[in-house]
Amino acid sequence: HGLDSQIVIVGCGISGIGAALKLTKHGFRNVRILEATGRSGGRIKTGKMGNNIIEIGANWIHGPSEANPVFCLSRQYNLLDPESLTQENQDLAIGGHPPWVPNLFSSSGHKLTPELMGPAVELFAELLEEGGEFSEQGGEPYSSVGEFIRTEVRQRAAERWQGDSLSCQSVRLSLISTLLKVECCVNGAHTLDMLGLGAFGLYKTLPGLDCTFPRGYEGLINNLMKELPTGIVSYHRPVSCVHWQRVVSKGGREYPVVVECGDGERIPADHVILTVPLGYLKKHHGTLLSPPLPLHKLHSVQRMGFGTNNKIFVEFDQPWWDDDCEVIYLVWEDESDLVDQVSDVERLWIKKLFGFTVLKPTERYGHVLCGWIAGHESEFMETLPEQDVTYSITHLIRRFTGNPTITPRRVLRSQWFHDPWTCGSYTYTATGTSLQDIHNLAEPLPQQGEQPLQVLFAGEATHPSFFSTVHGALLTGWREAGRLISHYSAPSTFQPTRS
Ligand code: 6YU
Repeated sequence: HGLDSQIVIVGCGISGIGAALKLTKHGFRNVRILEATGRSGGRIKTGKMGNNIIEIGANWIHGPSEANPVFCLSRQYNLLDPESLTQENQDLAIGGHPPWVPNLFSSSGHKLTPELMGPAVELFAELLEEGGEFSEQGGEPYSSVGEFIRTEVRQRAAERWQGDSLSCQSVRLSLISTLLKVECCVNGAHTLDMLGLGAFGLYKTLPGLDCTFPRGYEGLINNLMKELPTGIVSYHRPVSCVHWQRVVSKGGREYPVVVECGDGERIPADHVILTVPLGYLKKHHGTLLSPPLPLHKLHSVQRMGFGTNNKIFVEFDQPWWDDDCEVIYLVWEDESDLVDQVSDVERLWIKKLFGFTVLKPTERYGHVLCGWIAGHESEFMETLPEQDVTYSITHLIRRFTGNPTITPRRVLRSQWFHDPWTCGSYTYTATGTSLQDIHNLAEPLPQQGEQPLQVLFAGEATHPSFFSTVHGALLTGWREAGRLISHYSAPSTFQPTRS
């Protein structure tokens, strides 16, 4: 039945959309997407704050260059600024860390100079790079990325900075605590102690200086959706269980899978592509699949990390940062002990916020900052009323600038952990994980037998080197569509062949 086979895609994020497009363009006639919410895009979500466009979810195209399919599609749809399209921009190899112009503020209300803090920034960058090299060396001299960085910082700082004053050494170490918190956000982990050292280098960067969408990331989703046949997405249709290894008859045909929806509807299928976030799968694997996931797959779901990273947008009448400033770091002077988590989440959660990125250009956004906060502190922040968040942010900024009159005009935050269909932000390679875990997540069920490929797995978490990104997610949607296409085009032992 090839092109007539019934294919159900669970989730209308970029991976589900990518899979549906590839399948329908190939000629599959019975493709449906079931989406729990009332919208497409999933973790690509553009919102508004006043007249400003803000990204609640994905922010940048990481590595916008020829090898990045999100870049190529966005260019084709004319969604990018001319500067992002230049060859020069595409050729910049920044290794995942854009060279942004920083402003540094300390908890005693002073500005710290780049000259004073430079050695700390350099040391940290050096260690991040070295941390990525263990995946190819096949060894793990430390139990986590956190332990590696902390131990090596202490050693190297003692050697290199011994000629500097104690207060200078101390504030540099405090800045390293801030940079550890930055990495918690980048990786979506509560602490770098939860990041595996051996697996740290699995994540690969592409060339190109990260760029944003002037009219919002969701423009990409809207353009892709226009290419899909109309009516193939059912919204407000959460899937509660995928029953596989069945034999169900409908309309004179037999199907191996039944997809059960929250409203009780049962949809027979030949293949289901699951694109639900890893956070959702961690929480609901016990009910989402029947029979349940095989143990090796379940263990990988449990071992892989899925953490929280949230944004807090803050708008001001006037900037309190330099004109050319692109990122603001907040340095707590009592944190020279290299910490990336707070001792009392309810009281001190705001200390986990590393600082802000500046929305640019000003003509487009006004004076808007985006604060970043990861981990359990971020999950707690989500539970607070908005005015409590505003209060904490206002006092934080007053303290670090030494200006007791600064008052934000508006504050708006994301709440990814409490989003019932995401349960966090994105995937990281936790301690104890390896490439094999990602392969296990991506492995279809069953792989062989009379009716293979009943349940396929796509989504950000299943990409071996681009997990946690939009381009990674899109590639996995294409990959699983491709798996079905080859399945039906390969000469099969179960289809009559002529000799
Ligand atoms: C990127 C970036 N970015 C910030 C923040 C977040 C993410 N990412 P989806 O969740 O989209 O779709 C699943 C759908 O399924 C969804 O619609 C659900 O409603 C639905 N669903 C769930 N359960 C269901 C059910 N039962 N039934 C039916 N439907 C159901 N990526 O490229 N650039 O700047 C950021 C960022 C705050 C939250 C990001 C970024 C991640 C992407 O957003 C994400 O990967 C994809 O959108 C996922 O698509 P999907 O289809 O898989 O799932 C060194 C080193 C370290 C490693 N990491 C470094 C990389 C940095 C990562 N960067 C992230 C940073 C930001 C700021």
